[in-house]
Amino acid sequence: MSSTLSTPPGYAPFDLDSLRRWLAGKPELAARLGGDPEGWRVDEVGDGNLNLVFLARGPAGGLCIKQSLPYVRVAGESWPLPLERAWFEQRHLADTGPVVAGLAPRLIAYDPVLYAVVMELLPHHKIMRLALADGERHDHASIKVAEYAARATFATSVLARPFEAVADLQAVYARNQALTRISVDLIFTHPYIEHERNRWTSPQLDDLVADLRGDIPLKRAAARLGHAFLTRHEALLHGDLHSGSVMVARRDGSGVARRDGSGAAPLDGPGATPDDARVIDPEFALYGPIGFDLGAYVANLLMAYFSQPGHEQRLGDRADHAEWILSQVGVFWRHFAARFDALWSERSATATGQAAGQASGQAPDAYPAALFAGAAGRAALADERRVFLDGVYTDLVGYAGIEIIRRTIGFAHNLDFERIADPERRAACERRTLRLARRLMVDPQAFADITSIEQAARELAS
Ligand code: SR1
Ligand code: MG
Repeated sequence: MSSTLSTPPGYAPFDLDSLRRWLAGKPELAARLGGDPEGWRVDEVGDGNLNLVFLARGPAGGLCIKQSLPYVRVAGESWPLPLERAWFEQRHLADTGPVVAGLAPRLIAYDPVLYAVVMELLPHHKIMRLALADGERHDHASIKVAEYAARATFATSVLARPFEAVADLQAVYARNQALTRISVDLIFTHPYIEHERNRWTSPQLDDLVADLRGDIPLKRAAARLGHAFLTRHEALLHGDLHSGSVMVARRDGSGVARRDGSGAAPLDGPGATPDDARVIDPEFALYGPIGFDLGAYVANLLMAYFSQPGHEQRLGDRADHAEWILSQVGVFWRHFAARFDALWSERSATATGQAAGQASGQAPDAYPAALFAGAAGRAALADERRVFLDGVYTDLVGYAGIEIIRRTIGFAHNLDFERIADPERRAACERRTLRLARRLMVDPQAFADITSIEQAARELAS
């Protein structure tokens, strides 16, 4: 894969042979694979929009190697992109790793010249988006993603740490400008203007897109959400938390197979439990409003829900699956809110001890323990936590809407809808989803609680 774009000295994209040689020359990585390098199985499996992704397997174990290309993979060299996204991904894995162990892949190594991230192989997993489209139920997945989001965002906020430590992290991720630029353009701007990168199911949705371009309340909502995204640096976000950024254990318990289906391994090794789920791909990491990540995940559940009629073989044969997907919206938010509240409550109790000189450590600067002493203080702080989480929920509602719009009429679309071959059927599903998206963005206050989102979706789908 040769490129005419200029790249730093020493960088070259891997092919299967050069990756095998590189791994063989790194004793600590070669030992993880074991045996003779000539016997290793190396495959390129990347199906995302940006990067190369390789899986290497030997008799002792496996590795996943993700490498930046100097351009957007799905667009080609006409869309150059700096290589540094791999650095931000490994940095996010390193920064969040201690609090999300078992919920994300483990970082094993990073090569700063080749812009290559080496992670543990998840040999029994598939992308959650694919699993949902295939009609699979994964009852633990949304709980695990919610747990991941609660732990990662809480731990990187001023609710958990002194502001100096958070400011240092904010400065690091503020440099992730190339990928933040993609989000600013593709999520908050392009879908609302005429732009060559937009596409939609045409001509079926042409009327809706034309309406949207003249929809002032919707544009105002998009602008408000975009402003908050760029200015409200609450916590370190994943930045692209959709169902394509989650891996779930394969339902048949098999291991990674070649593309022709051969070579599946038995269920053992990392993540070899049926309820395992991991959040991958934090390359879009940035400080921002917590509701941005949560809204992205909820939006992708909603798109999976609305797409189900398009996957029916017989009328109604996806109805139960659709209802289960919709139920995960509430499962996800409730688990997130409960866990974030618990983490904050536990941290406050520790900080109170620290303030009283009972323990060493660095107390958080937001909601200082000294302001909430005694029983009345504890009750007041519990109320403040509720108010804070109400705000996060309202953000979730709006960001869910904007994620749906960008995934249906913008540049980057979802397999949930794209897999529906008949454009009439696909457009019918997309139209219902877009109706809900507009309401979520323009009138988030109308969705008083998470069940009201589920109910509105149900009504639009029927
Ligand atoms: C040019 S990148 C398009 C989209 O793919 C990534 O997965 C992000 O979602 C990005 O917005
Ligand atoms: Mg990604």
